[in-house]
Amino acid sequence: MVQGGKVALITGITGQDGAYLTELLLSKSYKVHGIKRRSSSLNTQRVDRFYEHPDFTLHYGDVTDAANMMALINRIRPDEIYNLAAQSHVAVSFETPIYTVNVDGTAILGILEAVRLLGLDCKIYQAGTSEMYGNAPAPQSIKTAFQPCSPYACAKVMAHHLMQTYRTAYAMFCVNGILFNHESPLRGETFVTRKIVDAAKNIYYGKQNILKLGNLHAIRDWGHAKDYVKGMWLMMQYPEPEDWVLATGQTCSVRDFCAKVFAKLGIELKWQGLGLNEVGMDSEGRILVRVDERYFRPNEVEFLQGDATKAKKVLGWEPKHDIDSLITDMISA
Ligand code: NAP
Ligand code: F7E
Repeated sequence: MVQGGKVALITGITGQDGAYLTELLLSKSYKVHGIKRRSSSLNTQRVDRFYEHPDFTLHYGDVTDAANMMALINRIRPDEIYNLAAQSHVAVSFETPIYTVNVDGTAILGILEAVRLLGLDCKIYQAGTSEMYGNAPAPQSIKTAFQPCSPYACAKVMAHHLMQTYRTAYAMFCVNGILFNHESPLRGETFVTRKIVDAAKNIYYGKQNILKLGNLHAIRDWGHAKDYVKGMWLMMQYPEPEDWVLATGQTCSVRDFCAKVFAKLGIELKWQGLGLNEVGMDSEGRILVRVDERYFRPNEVEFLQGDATKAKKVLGWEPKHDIDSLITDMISA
């Protein structure tokens, strides 16, 4: 279905999801505007390929600068805003909690207030996360109560409730997507899937000796970012503004993800030891994976498995990728 003439503003456009969402919206004939942060080094690599596209425009901005957001929203007059901007690393949120809460929690108010005060008929999407469930019993669905256990998750819960508040108080079209882990070749290098894939390839090509990881036994529900941005867009086309969960329901531990990646490169890992002494070895007994406590978090979310029944039934959302095809895509990139 072609949606001609719509205007979208994407915050966080230079990130993984921003790049895939841009591709999707341009394919649907949207005019896509995005905000990029001023940085001393280049940070637009993921979207550089759209630079010459006539419907693609980047503006300097920062979601924590409410005046800047107000000015941009007033100028662009978007039909849809996708708020993807975040300090999105859970471990880093323990190091920079106030900064993280400002960007991931408070900043959505600048967008909500701009749309409200300008009186715009504009839909807003907020990038919520499975981290908001913390260690709540799995599978987690739209009905599961939040138990955030990191500054990142607390900030996202705050943004989620602000969206609900503006939806009910001012009848604004505020959509919350609660997305479980989604990965891709565009994933940031310090997230565990990308770190594992990069290291396994380096080890395979003899450029690296060892991969050091934190908690090997955390279990995540993993999918492909391409499928998830499609879900974001579907949520925004649904006639009512609601809350939605996107997940594949397919889980795997960090250790099993690691084993799958190495296996795809022809290296069968054998695991030995416990806790800090746990190691992954190749068939010749060479240690390729080690635990390093520097990657442990003050609080860990142990087991996330999403129940996306609502999105599947109501929006017809269906992920095309499974963990194996995700890994194949990440390795071959
Ligand atoms: P990402 O790759 O880390 O991208 C984050 C984006 O936010 C980048 O473009 C970054 O810009 C931008 N940003 C950070 N602080 C900003 C600020 N103050 N003002 C403006 N832009 C800012 O994240 P992602 O994986 O694409 O995730 C997109 C969103 O979904 C995030 O909100 C994340 O928390 C949420 N989420 C992700 C997942 C997942 O599994 N990927 C799951 C659930 C929810 P720079 O390029 O300049 O750093
Ligand atoms: O960790 C464990 C780590 O950092 C996954 C973000 O997109 O998804 C992401 O958050 C698991 C955790 O992702 C290492 O302890 C072990 O249990 O790749 P991650 P995350 O924390 O799940 C959610 C849905 C978001 O919303 C976030 O924005 O892997 N782990 N060893 C490690 N993690 C990292 N990063 N590095 C390691 O060495």
